[in-house]
Amino acid sequence: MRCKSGSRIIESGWICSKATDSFAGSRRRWIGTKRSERLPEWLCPLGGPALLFENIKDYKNTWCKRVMTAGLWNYKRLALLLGLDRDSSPKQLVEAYRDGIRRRLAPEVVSTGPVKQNILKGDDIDLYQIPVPYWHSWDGGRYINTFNSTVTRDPETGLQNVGMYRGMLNGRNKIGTLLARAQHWGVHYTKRQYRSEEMPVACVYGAEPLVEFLALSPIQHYGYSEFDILGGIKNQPIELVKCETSDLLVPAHAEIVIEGTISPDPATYEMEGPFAEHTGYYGGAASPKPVINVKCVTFRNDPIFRGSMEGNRPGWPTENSYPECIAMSAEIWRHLQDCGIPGVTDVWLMPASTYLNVFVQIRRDYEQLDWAFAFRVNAGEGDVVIHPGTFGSVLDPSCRLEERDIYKYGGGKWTRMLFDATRNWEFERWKHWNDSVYPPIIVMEKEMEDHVRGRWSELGLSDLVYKPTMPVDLDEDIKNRYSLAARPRK
Ligand SMILES: [Mn+2]
Repeated sequence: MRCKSGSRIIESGWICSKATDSFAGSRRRWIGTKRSERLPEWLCPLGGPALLFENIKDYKNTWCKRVMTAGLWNYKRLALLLGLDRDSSPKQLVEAYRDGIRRRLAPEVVSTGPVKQNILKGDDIDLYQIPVPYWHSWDGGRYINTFNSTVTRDPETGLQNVGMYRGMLNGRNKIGTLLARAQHWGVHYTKRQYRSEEMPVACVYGAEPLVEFLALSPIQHYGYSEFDILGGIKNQPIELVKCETSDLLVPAHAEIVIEGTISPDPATYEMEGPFAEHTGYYGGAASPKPVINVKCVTFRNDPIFRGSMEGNRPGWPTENSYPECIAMSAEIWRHLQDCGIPGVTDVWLMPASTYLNVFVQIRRDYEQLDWAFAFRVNAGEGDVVIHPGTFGSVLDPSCRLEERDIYKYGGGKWTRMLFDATRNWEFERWKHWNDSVYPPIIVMEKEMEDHVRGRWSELGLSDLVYKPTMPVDLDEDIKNRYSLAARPRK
């Protein structure tokens, strides 16, 4: 059931069931331009089916009449997406994605595709023809960009980027954005501002699900784009077509593409926010932010709009949280491999905190870690190291508002913490410890070990397996350092 390139989301089995009149009709209207009943939010913790909403009130005669959501909100569908058995474990998904994002295959540029079946420009553009839900009560408006892929190009390297960034309807041809400078499109925008140039943007809705998975994946990629990684994972190039109003390349088989530009001039910024965010809190207040000025919309006949219910929190995992955890775990594991860190057996981030707390499992004796934390970490001696002023998130409510300044910090200002569980080298050396800074470790002296082992069977202990639990990895050098012969004289 792997999604074939070129197949439409609805034809390739990604919509497992339909939510039709009973949900979208006037009697039980779940989706609305004012407030929704948040049906996807209720179904998400159940790992429910993908949902296609049709027959939406006020959207019977518009060019876009349908909304799809929740396509990737369980591990089974993510497994199918990666070509794995549907009952694969999350760890198997992480390993497959970790290895998959190392592969690359360049996209194939084609002259046209289904996304060019209809083209609107100028005064014909009206984004209110799309049934964009009002997702959460305190949202600053109707969020059109929740689960789409945003394509931009680096003006210096010419490389494209595909990312997933929130965006709010600000008018019939305007989308307000939260444009974090530290994200890839934020880097592109800063470079455009230095050149006083507008930034071309293309928002892609309803491409094949792997495009969306890669768009939400925080992957470092030097010299190639997410589209190349997609080709590598599938071993089949994705077909791209050129935009009508820019040189950006977008998936030829997408449902909808919105083309536009963002002005470099802060005087053009418009109010955006707040939005029910991945932190489980409403993120950011309404404030002036960059706006996509829409120049062109291309779409398939009877297109399907794609969105997702955000607002991830404990007990209420959202569609975004599942693939995000797989992607972040895979990328961190890949970095650990590249740094040559040995012995990593698993990396995982919990859906509830969406990629903030990282658990790294190592092949190691945990007794030793426990021991080191107990007797080598002393907060009063600086073993708890605080790293202030590091890059963080503009959406983290544990940061003061003034430290969530996107223009000052690129994102938010975070403080990171390191536990130094090594011996403190600044301590005074002491003659009783052989001029070491730390007391000798209690070891079985070599002579004693040989002596006892020599009498093992004589003592009737042959059935016992000699297996010291601690310390397990003392090498000969350390054993000699703490041997009987090396003991300091009184
Ligand atoms: Mn990127």
